[in-house]
Order: sequence, then C-alpha cells, then structure tokens
Amino acid sequence: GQDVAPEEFDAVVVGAGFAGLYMLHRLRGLGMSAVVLERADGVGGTWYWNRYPGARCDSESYYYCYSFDSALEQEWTWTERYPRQPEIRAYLDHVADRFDLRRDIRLSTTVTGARADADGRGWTVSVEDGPDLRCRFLVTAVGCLSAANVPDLPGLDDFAGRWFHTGSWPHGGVDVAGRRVGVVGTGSTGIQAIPVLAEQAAHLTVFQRTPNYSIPARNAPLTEDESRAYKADYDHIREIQAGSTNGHPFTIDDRSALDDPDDERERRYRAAWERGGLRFRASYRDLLADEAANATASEFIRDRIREVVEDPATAEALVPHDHGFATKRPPIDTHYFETYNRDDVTLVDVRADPVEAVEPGGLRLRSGALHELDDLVFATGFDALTGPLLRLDPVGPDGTALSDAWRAGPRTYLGLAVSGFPNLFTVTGPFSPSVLTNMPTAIEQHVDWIAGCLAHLRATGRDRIEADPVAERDWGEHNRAAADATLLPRAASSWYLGANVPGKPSVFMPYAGGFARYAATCADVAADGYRGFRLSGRGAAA
Ligand code: NA7
Repeated sequence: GQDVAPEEFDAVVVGAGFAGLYMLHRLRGLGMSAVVLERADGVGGTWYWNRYPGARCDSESYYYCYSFDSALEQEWTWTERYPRQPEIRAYLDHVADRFDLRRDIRLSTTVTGARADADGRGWTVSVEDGPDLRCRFLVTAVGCLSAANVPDLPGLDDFAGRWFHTGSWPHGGVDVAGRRVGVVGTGSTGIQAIPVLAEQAAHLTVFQRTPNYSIPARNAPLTEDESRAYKADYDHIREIQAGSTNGHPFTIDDRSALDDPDDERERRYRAAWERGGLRFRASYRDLLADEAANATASEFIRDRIREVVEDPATAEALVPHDHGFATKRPPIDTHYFETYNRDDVTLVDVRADPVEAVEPGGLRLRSGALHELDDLVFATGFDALTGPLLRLDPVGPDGTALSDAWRAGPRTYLGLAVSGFPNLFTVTGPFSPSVLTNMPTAIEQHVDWIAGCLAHLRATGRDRIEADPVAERDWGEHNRAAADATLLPRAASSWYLGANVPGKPSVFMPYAGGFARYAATCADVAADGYRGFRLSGRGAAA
C-alpha cells in the first residue's frame, strides 16, 4: 500500500497472549493509541496453539492468572487444580471481552518485519496481505515457547500417515482410534500427551532421546470451599508470589537437603511426592545449587520410577542419568510412568539407536529397525526464547537485523531491551526470569515496568529510549554468574541453553537469579532515572 498513508499508533504490540492482552490494557490506561497484531484467528497465544491431548498448565489455576484486577480474580472460578488448555483459553477470551480489548486486536494478521526509523524514534511494521503500520514504540509479546522445533528428518515429506507438532495441533482434534501412533519427545509436552494418546490409540510407540524426571501432578477438581479460600486469600498469595524465586506462591524451604538424616529426608520427599506438583523442588533450598543435595532428590525419583514401571529394562531406560532433577524444566504428570505398563505402549531409546529417516510406513532407526506408524507426533519442543524474536527479526536504525546482532547469542538489558534497537520492548525476552517463573507473574511485572517507563518518557518530554551497550554487557555477565551459581547450566541437553536446536549458540537464556531479585533490580533501574538506558527527546542530545 505505497500510496496509502500508513496508520499511526503510539504503540504496536505483537502477540495476543497473556502478555499482549495486558500490555494493550495498560497502554489504554496511559491514554495511548495501540494495536495488537496476532497471527492466530483468536486470542490466547500459547493456549490458542497448544491443543494436543492432555494439554494443561503445570502452574496451579488459582495463580496461573492475572493479578492486576481484583474483581477479575473474584469473578472467575477455576474448575481444577491445574487448568486445561480450553479453560485457559476461555479465561483469556473472557479477559479480552471484559476489558473490551478486541476492538484494538487484529487477528489473522501475521507480522512479516519491523524496521526502525533512521533517527530511532519510530518503527514501521509490515504485515502479510496488508498495509504497513507506523508506531513510536514496538512491544514484542511473542512468547518464549512459540517457534516450533520440528526435527529435520529426511523423508518426512513422504510419510504416508499424518504428522503433527504439538504446538500447532489441528483445531478439530485428531482421532487416533485404531491407529499406530508414534511420539517423539519426552519433555513436559510429551509427558502430558503420552498417557492420553496411549488410551486413545491402538498402539503407541514413544521415541525417547533423554529420559526425564517427573513428579505426579495430583490433579483434581477444585471444590467450592477451596476456590472460596483462595479468593479470600489473594492479597496474601500475591504477596508471596512477588517475593518469591519463581513467581509461585510457595516458599523454598531454607534448609539444606544434606542437613536432614536419611529417614527424615525420605519422609519429606514422600510427603512432597504425595502432594504433587512443581513445589517438590522447593523441598530444600539447595536442590538446584549443590550436586550432593540434588542427588538426594534425583535418586528419590529414580526409585519411584523403578517402583512404578514393572518391566525392569523399561524402567532402567526411563531413569535419567545425564542431568539432575529440575536442572532441565521439570515436568509433572498424570500416570506417565504407569503408561509404560500397558501392553500397547512401546518405549524406544533413540539415544542408543537414533532415528535415521522417515519412511512412508514409519520411522527407520540407525540399526535398520523400522517402527510402523499411522500417525507421528512431534513433542519436540521449541526454539525457545530467541526463536520467536529472530523470526520477527526487527531491523535497527543503522540497518542491522536482530539476527546479525545476535549471531553469537542474545544480548539484552534486563531482558527488556536490546542496544541498537531503540523504542523496542521485549516482554519476557532472553535474560529475564520468564520460563523459570510462573509466566503470568513474569509477564505482569514486565508489562507494568514498560508502562511505567512509557509514562516516564512522556512526563519528561522524551520520545526515544535505548539500552546502553555497557549496561547490556554487564547484564549479560551478571546473568552468566547467576546461572553458574546454580546447577542449571550443567544439564547439557537443556533448551534453556539452546541445546535442542542444532547450531544454536550455547547461552543460558533465562535469568537464574530469582524473580524477586530481578523485579527489585528493574524497580531500582527505573527509580534511578532508568540507569543503563539512554533517553532523549526530539532535538535534545542523544
Ligand atoms: P522440550 O522440553 O524441549 O522437550 C522436547 C523433547 O523432544 C525432549 O525430550 C527432546 O529430547 C526431544 N527431542 C527434540 N528434538 C528431538 C529429536 N530430533 N529427536 C529425538 N528427540 C528430540 O519441549 P516441550 O514441548 O515438552 O516443553 C516445552 C515447555 O513448554 C515446557 O518446559 C513448559 O515450560 C511448557 P532432549 O531432551 O532434547 O534430548
């Protein structure tokens, strides 16, 4: 549309998930003109796309939600301890309606690029099949786990059956009754999908590269009394979340796993196992910091796997040895290990015997074995954190694309901004707590900070903000030190390090210093006149 003047906005937001919806609400509150561009034909982000069987959140319902509006907290009632995908989607649909957000959301609108003005005071955003848009500020709310990672297997195009990635599951669902189904991947997604697919399919074959620890979720319906109690306690719940390491409303026990005698430690792990869920890792303060402490939890879970899985060879193949518990994102499950006791489920170790090719009839392994399949499910995860931003690939004022700036790995200041890319804000970007945190908590903190920053710029007559390269370098170094103070970077196959995507630079991407500490740093940066950022107004010196 060269001959049409582009529409102008104060801000363009990319993505209509938890982050984009709340960002729009805050921009409206500032009296700014804003539009959200979303490639899906509905809101929900991750929860729009991830419709695979068993899709459910690992954070608990009563706190996997917004906290910014107490009336919203009181009026919405969750039905289960952990929310299923359709329920989260219904919640986000409700939020979009309740805050009248839809009139500024353009669905089925794929952003194809963004180019900064030469003076760094604005952006031109291009979309598929439509005219460009202009804005002063660009906010990416594209998620951390939204760029699918499908293995590049020779022959996939010739597969005679159907194949799917869990993150773009067909919306009508997939009927696998009477079919031989293969699942590649045993991360959080595979571990949720495998028990459900096993019940539906004629036969299920699981192709496992890295065995995983998993804790029982102990999902259950929420009773009216439980919901009422949570709602009555929200002030307190939110206070604990804000001061926490991971944005969850529970505190990590301040004792060392090595302080307790064996029987007491065993008793505590048993209790945590029975209670279920991610808080198992909060049993002791040093589970993610000390090898010997971690080994006690890892060994406890290995014993549970051996106890549940009846066939000893299958059990041994399911026991993780290459990393410690929770040094990769820990899954939680409903009858995952029990599923391997079924006659119609086969486990294949593709670390020992890798997949060589897809053939029309199934998967061929290096040994020559062919596993015949009608349907193939890739639960193979995502090009995490950097993937969605590099797919957007904004171009800075000097013509440098983000993909060039990040060739050796990501650089950000606070995970919120990138030097060389003024007036760009990255919600839950690399080097922010994001995926180590209960996501709505991380998102609200980022969006609130960005809204505060925009208010400050306006109040002080500035229209340009850019991260200082020195502050960015220091933040990167602080991130490396924070990660190295934990066991997390030692899990060599972790997607936190980019290890799941061939050729991806090995950089530990989430901020491992803890959510509360991170939020305090962001608040301090703002209070200190946006330390580490260069702020300028039109005509003022940069
Ligand atoms: P994950 O956690 O990245 O898991 C992907 C799984 O797929 C994991 O077991 C991988 O093994 C496996 N994988 C990936 N590529 C291959 C190939 N080429 N061959 C065999 N196996 C492969 O993704 P999820 O979707 O489960 O979870 C992502 C996050 O979403 C989750 O942590 C929550 O935060 C929500 P690997 O371990 O790399 O050896």
